[in-house]
Amino acid sequence: MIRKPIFAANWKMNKGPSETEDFADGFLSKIQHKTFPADIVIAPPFVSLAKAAEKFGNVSAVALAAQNCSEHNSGAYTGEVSAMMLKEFYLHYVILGHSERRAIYGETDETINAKMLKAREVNLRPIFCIGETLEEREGGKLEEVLRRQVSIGMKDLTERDLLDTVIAYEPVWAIGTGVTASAQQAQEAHAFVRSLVAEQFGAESAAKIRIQYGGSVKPGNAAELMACPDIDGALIGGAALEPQSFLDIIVNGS
Ligand code: G2H
Repeated sequence: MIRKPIFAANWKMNKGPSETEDFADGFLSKIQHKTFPADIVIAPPFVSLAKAAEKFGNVSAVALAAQNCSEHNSGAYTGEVSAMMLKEFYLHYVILGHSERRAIYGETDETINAKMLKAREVNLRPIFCIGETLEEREGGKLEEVLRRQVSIGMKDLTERDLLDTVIAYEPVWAIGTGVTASAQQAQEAHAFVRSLVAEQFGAESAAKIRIQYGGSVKPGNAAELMACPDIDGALIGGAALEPQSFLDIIVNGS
C-alpha cells in the first residue's frame, strides 16, 4: 500500500500574523516551481489563520490546519472556537488530542472523540495525536495507553472519516525535548497503532490510514524515521518554525 507522506508544521503558540507573513514569504520563495511527493500542512495559532489563508489560500502545495477546535457548535463557551467557524479559513485539517492539550488543559479521550466527530461534521480532517508518557512506557503500559487512546478517540468514525483522518504518534517523552524515539521504537509503535486500527475498522482501512511520527523531528533524523514502513510523515514543532528547516525535513523525509 503506497501512502502519501504528510508533513505538518505545528507552530503551537508561536507566530502572530506578522511572523506568519514572514514565514509564508520565505517558505513560498523556497518551494516555488517545486513539487513534492508529500502533503504539506501548516498549523498556525488561531489569530494567524486569516493571514495564513491570505498567503497560502491559492497555493495548492500547502494546506492549513488549526491546532484545536471545540466539541460544541456555538454558545456560551468563552475562549473556544468551533469547527464550523474554522471552515471559513480555507482549512483542511485540525490537530486534535495533542499531548499538550491532554496534559495542560485536561482533555480526555472522550472530549477528543467529541471534537473528532465535530470536525468531521464539517469535513475537517483530524490530525489525531496519541502517545505515551515516559512513565507509561517504562511501566509497561505503552500498548494499553495506545489502545485506550485509539479505541475511545476514534469511536464512531465512519470508513469515510477514517480515510480523511491522520494519526500522529507522538511519544510524550520525545516532544520538544530533543530526544527522538529511535527509528525502531517508532516503527514498533506505528505498527502496533496500525494493528489497533485494523482491529477496530478492518485491515483495508488500516492499510490506508496515514500515521505520522512526532517528537523532536529535525532535518537530521527525518530520513531515517521516514524510511520505516509504517511511518507516513511527521508532525513537527520546533524544527518547523523556520522555512529552511521545515523544507529540509520535507525533502529529507520524502
Ligand atoms: C510534538 C512536536 C509537534 P516538537 O509536540 O507536534 O513538537 O517537534 O517540537 O517535539
